Amino acid sequence: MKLFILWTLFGLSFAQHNPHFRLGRTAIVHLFEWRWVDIAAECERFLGPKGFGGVQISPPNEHIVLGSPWRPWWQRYQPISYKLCSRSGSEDEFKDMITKCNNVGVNIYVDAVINHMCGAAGGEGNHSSCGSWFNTSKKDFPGVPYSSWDFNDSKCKTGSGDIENYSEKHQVRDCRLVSLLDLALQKDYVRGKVAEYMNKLIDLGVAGFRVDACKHMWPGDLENVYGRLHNLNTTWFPSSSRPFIFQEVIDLGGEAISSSEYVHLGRVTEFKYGAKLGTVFRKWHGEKLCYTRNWGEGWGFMPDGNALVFIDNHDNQRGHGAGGSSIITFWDSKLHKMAVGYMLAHPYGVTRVMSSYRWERNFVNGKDENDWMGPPSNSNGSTKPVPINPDQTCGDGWVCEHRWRQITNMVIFRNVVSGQPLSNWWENQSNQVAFGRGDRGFIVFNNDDRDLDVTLNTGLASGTYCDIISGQKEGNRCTGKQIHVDGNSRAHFRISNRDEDPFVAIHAESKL
Ligand code: QV4
Ligand code: CA
Repeated sequence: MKLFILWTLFGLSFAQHNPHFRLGRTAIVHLFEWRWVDIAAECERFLGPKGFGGVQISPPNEHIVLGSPWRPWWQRYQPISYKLCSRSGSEDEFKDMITKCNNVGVNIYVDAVINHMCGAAGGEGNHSSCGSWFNTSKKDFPGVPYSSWDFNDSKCKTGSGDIENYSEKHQVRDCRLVSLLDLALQKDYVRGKVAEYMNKLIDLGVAGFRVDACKHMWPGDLENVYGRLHNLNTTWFPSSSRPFIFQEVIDLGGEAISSSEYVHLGRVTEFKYGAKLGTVFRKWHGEKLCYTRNWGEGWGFMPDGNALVFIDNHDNQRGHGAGGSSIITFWDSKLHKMAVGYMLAHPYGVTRVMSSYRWERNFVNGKDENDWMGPPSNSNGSTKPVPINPDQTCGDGWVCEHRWRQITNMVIFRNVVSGQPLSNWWENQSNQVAFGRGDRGFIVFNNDDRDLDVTLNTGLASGTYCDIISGQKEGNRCTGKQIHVDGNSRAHFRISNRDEDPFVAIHAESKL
């Protein structure tokens, strides 16, 4: 009986940590600023067949529309209402995307912006993505509706009304983040409106949420909102499935609020992961890849079952948020492929791959003056479609890291080795390391300035395997390097530091 009670308590409180991936899938891709019609097509033609577990989408709710043609990407983090028309498309297109993605086993996770509405200087009018009228000086958002009663200003004690000091908990949660009108989430009415929005999405078939700016909301308020959420739609998910919740809290240490305040409510973004792994692959501050022998909790990260991990995100790839300098993005493609490969091979956390668009960077005194630039757009400000080139890469400025062969194949690797422990660790006491995942997969990295030439115990069954980094298995042939594993599980690896991608990965399903 005692055990049963423990089990139910544990089951309830940790239910929102489960991403509800289908068919042994294990990775999320953030299709930043993609249109719903393009995501629907991508689920059917690529993400489903390649085994991706889910997509994090940009905020689907009505947002402010800024300028003509300015339209920064971050306008979508300034809600006007919870109507489902946005820069990514209409409600009908949204519904169609959810159905199509779910039908091919790919989950949709919504970026939920519930801490605030638009900036205080947003003005009056209907410059909004569904045309809802609003007035920021009156704090009037009839599209929800919210009125001045529904905001926190009276609780905020700073002179400016904005957050001025991150070492004071109360102002971080009750004042305005960069002037964004801060919702009074302690009010039953506000909680109800937010939950109504999220429940509409759940009923349409989303699998969960990336909850924006959680550091700026009280855990008790979030607990109340999450408690009001429906179970997932049983057309696609087992009955009693709770929505997957992963909360954005940037905790690099040294602030009043830490990620540990949120881990009982759902997973939390582990920002130390990409910042540290960036430092390691860049070999800054004397870091070496061999020091990652105890990667994960051993590096001071949150417990495995609570973490959502990624190499870069839409903020820190362009200098927004915090801790960006070591972050490895698609701009450093060789290092990016290795770091993403490392993340996907390693058992720690639920993994998210970034999929970006290119913009024209313009550094002035170390700051990118173009960090605001929105997605590839037409002259009227509408977002361009994502065209697929004959070689399967994307055109028109869409980077599509998730389609880079090395990254796609590592997503498959993660599925194949799922549930297997880290095993057969090897290192050269510098920047060459290798590790396996039980008897299902093995990966070798050479981030030194010299060649790697070594025979290692892989844990795999004997046979010839196709390296999924330099190529892949196609039918019965291999377009990349071949690795021969002998009867004792040993294999010889040679990786030049001048290779286009100085790492090799093999797994049970890349066996020829
Ligand atoms: C500016 C000034 C204010 C001033 C105001 C006057 O900074 O001091 O009072 O003008 O009007 C944009 C502008 C910002 C502007 C603000 C309000 O960049 O300069 O304020 O709008 O008009 C994204 C962008 C922000 C953007 C915001 C809203 O990154 O630049 O602000 O959207 O459009 C912290 C948080 C963390 C957050 C991170 C960026 O703890 O939660 O900062 N990350 C998430 C999202 C992020 C998003 C938000 C939160 C806000 O990942 O993309 O911010 O929803 O670390
Ligand atoms: Ca707040």
